[in-house]
Amino acid sequence: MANKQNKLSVFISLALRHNPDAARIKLDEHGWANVDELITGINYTGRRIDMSVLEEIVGTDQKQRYSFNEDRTLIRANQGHSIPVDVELKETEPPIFLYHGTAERFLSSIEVEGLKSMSRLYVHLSRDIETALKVGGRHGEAVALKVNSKEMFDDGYKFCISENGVWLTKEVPVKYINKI
Ligand code: HQG
Repeated sequence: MANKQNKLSVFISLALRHNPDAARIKLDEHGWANVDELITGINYTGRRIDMSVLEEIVGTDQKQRYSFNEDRTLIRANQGHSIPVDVELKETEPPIFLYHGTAERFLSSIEVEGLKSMSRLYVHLSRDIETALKVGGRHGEAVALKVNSKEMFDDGYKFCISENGVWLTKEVPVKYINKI
């Protein structure tokens, strides 16, 4: 069951962050999809889901990736989008340092270009090194980079924190990045 739900969650992430057409849904400007349409769309692909399974996926997701609206008629991903939606992120002053996890093989490019958002809307940063290393490990041999986030903020760069605690910023120029 857990594995089935993981696969469903990966598909829901795809639909709510990158490719709504895959589940025959539309996202509004704030990233919300209609829950009934999502359930219908997922079942249409041959996967099996109902409201109680969806509620369990949303409630038990380890990274708290999704939110319902108050009456549970709408659902959205809290962050991680590649399509341009405004999930009403809270602009927040960051801590002195934040961390970014990447793979060893990307370092030479990052040393020249800084951190770019690549296919997503933002560069993803975390408060702790452990999370960064986990994120980086998805792409290869994990490396954590320390970002002078407070200095960036003082220089006018904006930071947001998502509903599920991921720090987001548009880019990180080279001068704010430290190898650790
Ligand atoms: C790298 C997961 C070369 C960047 C995680 C990363 C996260 C560069 C990769 C969330 C670069 C993009 C996001 C440059 C950045 N040259 N490579 N100039 N700048 N990169 O997947 O941060 O499970 O789009 O270091 O937990 O790995 O999906 O971003 O390695 O929070 O909920 O380009 O995805 O969350 O990869 O991961 P991604 P990410 P979920």
